Amino acid sequence: MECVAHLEKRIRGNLERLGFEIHPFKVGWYNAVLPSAFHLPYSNNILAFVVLSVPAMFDNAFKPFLKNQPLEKINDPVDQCIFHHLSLIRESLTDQQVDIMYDYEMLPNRKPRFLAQTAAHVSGAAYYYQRKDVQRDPWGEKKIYGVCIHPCYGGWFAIRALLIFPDVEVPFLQQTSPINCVRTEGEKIKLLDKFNFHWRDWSYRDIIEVKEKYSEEQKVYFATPPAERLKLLEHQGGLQRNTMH
Ligand code: B12
Repeated sequence: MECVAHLEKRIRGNLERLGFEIHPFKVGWYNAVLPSAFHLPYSNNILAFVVLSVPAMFDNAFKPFLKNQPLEKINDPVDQCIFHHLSLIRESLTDQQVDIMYDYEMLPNRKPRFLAQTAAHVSGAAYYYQRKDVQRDPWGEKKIYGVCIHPCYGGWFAIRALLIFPDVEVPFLQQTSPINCVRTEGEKIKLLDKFNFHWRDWSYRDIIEVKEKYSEEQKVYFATPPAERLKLLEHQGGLQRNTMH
């Protein structure tokens, strides 16, 4: 336990000010709710952390990153920024083996390398609302995707990565339940409706009162199709890159 608290403090010390949150969990909690095709290939007592980006990430990590790094045209700039900061974490933890998995990584069978929402739920970071949480299901044959809601940021966050410590066993880690902040049946239906059929208007993110949300600048950035974002960064004053470094 000492080890988790210590590791958590070291990682949080680096990531929190950049606009990231980390939440520890045991691989066994994650694997227990998933079929074997989605299992993480580690034993049950292995320690992992789920990494979330919160609204402050844009100003605290992303903009400074753009000023200092030459962007590779092939990859998404936000993904590059997150990769950069998590690689620094790995370098700083020289005494530990760390496996890092990113939300966008796919396995050869085209399944995601990990299910971000399940990890967020079992770690207690954000409640994962799914169709089966609703009793009077109004959607018939339609496919309904689930969505996580964070108790402080509503839907204004993203689930970015897992940090897994294959040499650290934490048999006694206590599981915290995620906060069930969308409480009524009606609100849950509204949330799933908005996430599935109106996600472009951002309104699912405001299903609860939030402490902080994306700035207008951040919204414009994320509303721009990925292929045009690089151009936007090159042209927008606020996001201008410093080519003099
Ligand atoms: C593929 C994908 C898509 C696909 C398919 C969506 C899907 N859910 O299958 C498409 C392209 C449609 C899509 C769209 C969007 N996506 Co998307 N997507 C993903 C991705 C990469 C994988 C999801 C996936 O394949 N899941 C597989 C299915 C089978 O998993 P599942 O439905 O959760 O089922 C499992 C659980 O039910 C579990 N289970 C069973 N019982 C229990 C019990 C408990 C308690 C628990 C916890 C679990 C559990 O078992 C099931 C598997 O057998 C994730 C990132 C990631 N790596 O996870 C992002 C992700 C889900 N997407 C996200 C978002 C935001 C979006 C969009 C709004 C677009 C955007 N990026 O802005 C839209 C909205 C949906 C829409 N209306 O189209 C976010 C959601 C954040 C959140 N707050 O929940 C994620 C997590 C990305 C991120 N980095 O944050 N997406």
